[in-house]
Amino acid sequence: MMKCNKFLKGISLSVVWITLSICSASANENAAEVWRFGLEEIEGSVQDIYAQAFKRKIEDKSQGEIVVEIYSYGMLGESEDLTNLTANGTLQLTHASVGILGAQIPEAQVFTIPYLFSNNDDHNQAVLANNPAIYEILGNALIDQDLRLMTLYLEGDMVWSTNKLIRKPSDFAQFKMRVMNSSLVIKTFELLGATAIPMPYSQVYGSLQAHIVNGQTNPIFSIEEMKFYEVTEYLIWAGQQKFTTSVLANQAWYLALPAPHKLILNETIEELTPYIFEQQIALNNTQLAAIKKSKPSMALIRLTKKEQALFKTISTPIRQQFIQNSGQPGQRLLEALDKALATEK
Ligand code: 6CS
Repeated sequence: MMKCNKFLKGISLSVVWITLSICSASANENAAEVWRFGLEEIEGSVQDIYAQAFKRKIEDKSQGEIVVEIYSYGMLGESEDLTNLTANGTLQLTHASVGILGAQIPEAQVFTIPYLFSNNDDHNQAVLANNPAIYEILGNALIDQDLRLMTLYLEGDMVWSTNKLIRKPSDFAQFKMRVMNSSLVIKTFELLGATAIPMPYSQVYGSLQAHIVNGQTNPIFSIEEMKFYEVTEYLIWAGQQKFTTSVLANQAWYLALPAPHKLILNETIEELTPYIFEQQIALNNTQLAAIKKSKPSMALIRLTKKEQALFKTISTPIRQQFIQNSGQPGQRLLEALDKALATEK
């Protein structure tokens, strides 16, 4: 497969399907079945750790009947492309961050609402993995797009990496914040006082360097591996959002899986929930240490509860905006999440 990767870069998605078929056929002539898994992140990332463990488990459990091929970020396009390739069956599985998925599925944007989550990440993760309302409401919205929601998990706190110290909403005046392409996230940063600039992940480093944007927001592991810390001066924990991603499958493919393969898949997804939760904590800690070591001048700022409260109050209208965008199902989803997450607030 690796020999084909370079070729895949830069070609139009319309020929990806044919190319993947040729690559897979030559690489896995004896494989009974190939499951292609797309990542929105590079090698070494949280999504890569997830996919590598998924591959080990599936190939082991199926005793060679299934081969999992992992396509990391840059091989097949942007996040939206991966979702489209999964919906049309070219990929069988993909990661889809809710911030980006929300442009296609408004309900997915619920997880981007500021200060939605509780302060207890064990509890937040349990809700993401098991809450029935999520899998009914968001699950049904995805089925309408030929996609199946396999799971959702946390990748870490969203940290603002900026070229200016931001402690209060007025500090965001004349500040351009790069955001993922989601109408709700754009609106959120406008409410917080900034100008929101949506752009693909691959353009963030260059845009920070060229001062096209003044900051961006992502978990620490991403700020390290994408080198955003090299072109920003502050890391600011505002407690505002947690990076949430989903694992999606092609719905028709999932339904047509033979029962033993479906069992292996469901079992593996369940087993990976506690594993990836621990792994993302560890990776975020290691990468924070790596940033401190390579750039001792980086300022690490944790907003106080009082400072966070100002951002929380000013962004409250986003809840109404979410309901307006996603209608009655979205409202039900938000109410269910508020109830499930309130116990630990
Ligand atoms: O900021 C983004 O666009 C991306 N951030 C992460 C950590 N993963 C994928 C997503 O596309």
